[in-house]
Order: sequence, then structure tokens, then C-alpha cells
Amino acid sequence: MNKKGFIFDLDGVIVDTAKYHFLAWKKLANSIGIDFSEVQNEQLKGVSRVRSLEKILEWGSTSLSQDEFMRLMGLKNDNYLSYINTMDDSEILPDVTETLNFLVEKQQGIALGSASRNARSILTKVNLLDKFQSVVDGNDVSKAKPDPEVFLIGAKLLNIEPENCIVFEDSVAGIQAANTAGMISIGIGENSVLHEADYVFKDFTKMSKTFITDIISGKIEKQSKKSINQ
Ligand code: B16
Ligand code: MG
Repeated sequence: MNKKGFIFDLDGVIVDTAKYHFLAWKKLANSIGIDFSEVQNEQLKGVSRVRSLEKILEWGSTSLSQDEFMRLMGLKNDNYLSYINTMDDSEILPDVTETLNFLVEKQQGIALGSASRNARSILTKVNLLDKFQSVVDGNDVSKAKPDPEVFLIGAKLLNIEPENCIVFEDSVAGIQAANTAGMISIGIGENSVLHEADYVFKDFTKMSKTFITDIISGKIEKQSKKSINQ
């Protein structure tokens, strides 16, 4: 039997919490007189909470004491959690559940590889926690994406070699992390943003079961570059 390890990012891949991060960071930034665009927001996707605030402060040429930095991170997370608390399984992105069920049926390894410290509670909220054999989140890593640590730990927990792992990611930093880990990188989103990925799909509705079956069989490999797409 061919067994691969499928590692899913959370925010922007399984659920659209990316929009809640954006709203919460924007509110926080605006409260200290800094504004940033949706284009700049792409740089916050997939990176840790600490690094996100550091970047926002850089954009605003602002520096803070350590205490104030921690206080603002807390404020952002409280605001973010007020959105998360209202979530249920209706917020799972299209065809994600079907893809997970297909992989379970094919007895593939399934892991979560997220930078979020809120990952487990989000998976619980949307009722998907039991689909994952391993969950690696922001509490388990010391280095944020684009460092490959989160995905390498995921592969290890699945007991599958990195070259037999596939990463689904919506962020530039996450695609770079997957590539550095030597895994097949599949971008979920826009080709123009995620052009470093081996393959890009707008969402899971555009990814055929044949594509997944071909990955499992080894017919589709890393860097065969975008023959099947969008
Ligand atoms: P938290 P992912 C990432 O999750 C988000 O994309 C990123 O925007 C966020 O800063 C990071 O989680 C940390 O999240 O504040 O909840 O710990 O995309 O890696 O699933
Ligand atoms: Mg993401």
C-alpha cells in the first residue's frame, strides 16, 4: 500500500480564519495609529503572532516596550477569539471535509501543521479534530514558517519521510517552509501569490480525486510544475 503524509495548514486552508486575523490585527494596528493593506497582510499569513506584531510595528516605524508588546498581542488575541467563539462547521471551506474523508478512506497519514496557538480549539469548534492523527501547532514549534520545523515535526509524528509528505498551504511563508522540508507544496489560493508552490488550486473544489490518487501512487511528484491546475 502506498502511504503518504498529507499535512494541512489550518488558517486559510481548512477554515477562513485568515479574514479574522486580518480584522483583529487591523483593529489593533489602527488603535496605535498604524494602517496596512490587504497586500501587506499576505506577509502576516502563516507567520507567528509575535512575528506578525513585529512586522506591523516595522511598517509603522514604531517600537514598544516588552510589556506593551505583550499587552497588544493579548488584545489582538482576545479580539480574534471573539470571532473564533462564534465558529461552527459551516465555516469549513468547500470540499475540505470531502478531501479529508477521501484520505481517511485511502488510509493516508493526515496531520495538521499550523502556526496558530489556537489550532486545537478551532479544529474542535468545527468538529474536525478526529480526522487528524497528529496536530502540530504554534505551541509545539520554536521556529515560525518559513522555517520547515512545523512540517518536519508533522512528518515525524506520522512516521513518514518528508519526501513522502504533501503540504496544503495558503501562505507564501508556508509554501517556502514546505519546499525547504522537501515536501510537495500545494498552494491553496492565487497562483500570482503562491507561485513558489509545486501546484496551486484556487480551493479544494478545483482539486480532483484523480490528482490526489496520483499523488498517493507517486505518479505526481515534486516540481512537475503546474501541469494540472486551477
Ligand atoms: P495565533 P496557519 C497562522 O495559522 C496564521 O496564518 C497567521 O496569520 C497567525 O499569525 C498564526 O497562525 C498565529 O496564530 O495568533 O492564533 O497563534 O495559517 O499556520 O494555520
Ligand atoms: Mg494559513
